[in-house]
Amino acid sequence: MTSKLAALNEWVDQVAALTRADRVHWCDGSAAENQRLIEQMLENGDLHKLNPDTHPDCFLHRSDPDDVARVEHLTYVCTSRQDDAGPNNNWMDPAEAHALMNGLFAGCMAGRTLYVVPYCMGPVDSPLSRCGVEITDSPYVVVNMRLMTRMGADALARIERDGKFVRGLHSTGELDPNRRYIVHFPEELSIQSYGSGYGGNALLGKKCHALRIASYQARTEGWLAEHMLIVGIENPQGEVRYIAAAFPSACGKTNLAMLIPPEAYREAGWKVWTVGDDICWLHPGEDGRLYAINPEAGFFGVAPGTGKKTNPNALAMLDREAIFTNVATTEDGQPWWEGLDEGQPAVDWRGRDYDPKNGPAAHPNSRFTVSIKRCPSYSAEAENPEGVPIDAIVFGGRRAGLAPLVMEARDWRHGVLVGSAMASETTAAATGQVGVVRRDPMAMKPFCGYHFADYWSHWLSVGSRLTQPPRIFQVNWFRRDSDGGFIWPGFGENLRVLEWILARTRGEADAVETPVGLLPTPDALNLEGLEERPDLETLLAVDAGEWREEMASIEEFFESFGERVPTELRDELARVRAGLGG
Ligand code: GTP
Ligand code: SPV
Ligand code: MN
Repeated sequence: MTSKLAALNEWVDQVAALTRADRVHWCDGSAAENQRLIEQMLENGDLHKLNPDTHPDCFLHRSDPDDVARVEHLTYVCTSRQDDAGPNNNWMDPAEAHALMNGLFAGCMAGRTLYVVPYCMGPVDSPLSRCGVEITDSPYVVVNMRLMTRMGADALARIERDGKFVRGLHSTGELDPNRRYIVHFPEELSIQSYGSGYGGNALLGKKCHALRIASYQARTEGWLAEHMLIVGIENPQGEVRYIAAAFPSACGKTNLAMLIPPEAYREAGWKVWTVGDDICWLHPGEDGRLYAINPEAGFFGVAPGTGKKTNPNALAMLDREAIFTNVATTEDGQPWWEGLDEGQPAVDWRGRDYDPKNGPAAHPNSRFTVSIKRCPSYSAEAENPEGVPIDAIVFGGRRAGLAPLVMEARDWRHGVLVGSAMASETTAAATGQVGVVRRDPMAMKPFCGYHFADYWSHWLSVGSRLTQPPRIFQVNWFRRDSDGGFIWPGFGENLRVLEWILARTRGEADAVETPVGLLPTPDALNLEGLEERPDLETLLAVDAGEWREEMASIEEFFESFGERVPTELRDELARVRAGLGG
């Protein structure tokens, strides 16, 4: 098979010649094709079959131990002018980057099959969707892309109609961390990734396309590509309203997107509908509201911490047709990870007999891949070509101190300040130190494909086009007490905070005004049915001294982005500082 699109055929021919691939296979996305790839990987050891009685059609993949997370220090944005990539990105001159990558790709697929993977990010019939083609030599990538995107014949047909697509080239190479680069050419709408087979480094539709390239495209086209979940909250009156929330990697998006309401809420008739768990494309609609689509079709979720109590919806979808990466297994071949509240690990994520001396049984960034349609709270609105209207945007982070459980921004402009000043403790989702607080504006530090200051200006400009903008909030589920324990129970109980948020958007719930934002009055949050009353005094405290220091640090952070930081944002920061008394 080839395509009706000459430009696509030419590119595939060029890549096949450069990489000296033995065979070229155009993926149609069919079940039969998927089955063949799985059988081939079971044979060569890329996949292991999990217990077919408890987990039919579930497989385990073990990555190279040096290839278990995104590699931010090896990820580049190659714009022709360095300034356009901004201090938030590693930059390489495009010509230099092409020379480097051509050198790595030369001959790298000799003896291997080159897979052509056409995919569509978003519903295939949506004008808001965008397409791409990933060329890869990894069958693991192909079967994951089939779960994560609309992959195959329908996507190819749309690409042939549009004539436009993002070109992604990927090879696992030798998996040598010294020969590993994830390189983006936003001006050419292309991505090249070499030397890793892991998640965000290799499934190019995800972070590379749907965030880095898409954010760049979105800026010129007047929309936003964000690291956000999309969730619908149905109240007892049967109204469903949608929230989009940005938290950094491994800070709770998947969990919030499919939370199960506390019992009292369930009984009253509250329901939660999952539209997306990681990426959200936001478009201003003709009615002046903001509409969201989930460009993805599946989850690549964090396994550890997923248990019957914390996330039963996730567990329910993981007993069939799921791929597990770097989890442990039990004696009888079931997947296992820390926080799964049953079973015992027998074999760890590296395939060794489990020994606690070797650390956790599952890698802290071990993941599951599964179709969103398997989620018990799946919302059919995920297929709506127009997207869903967003009433609230929520920014969140993982912070032991300072950041309150929830606060509301005064208006869009203040909300953009809150988002751009976000900070969070680093997690295992990327290589490097874990638990260090770093600024992660809009949870996009690793994913914004251009200069952050220009991105903040773009946020302000999108807001100015909305006559009914969503209200903007900040949350923190991770505040700790003096013993290091989480103060807020989190997970399903987070609905209590979402209820306040949605009530605020209707002008219904009470708030106290502080210089940093609007916080719930102590009785504005519904705590009915909670086993223990959490320490709200700490969760909702605003300490002026600590905040003055925070604001000084935010100002310093803005300074690192130079002249391009929008004046409105500097003014907003000055306003908050004045409110705090300097
Ligand atoms: P990425 O897929 O990396 O973008 O992560 P994510 O933002 O989707 O994070 P996820 O929901 O997978 O949660 C990451 C970790 O945080 C898991 O171990 C969860 O169990 C834990 N977590 C999620 N929500 C909460 C919460 O409300 N409270 C606490 N204490 N932990 C949570
Ligand atoms: C993240 O790190 O934010 C993820 C996982 O969602 S990855 O696909 O590896 O980027
Ligand atoms: Mn993510």
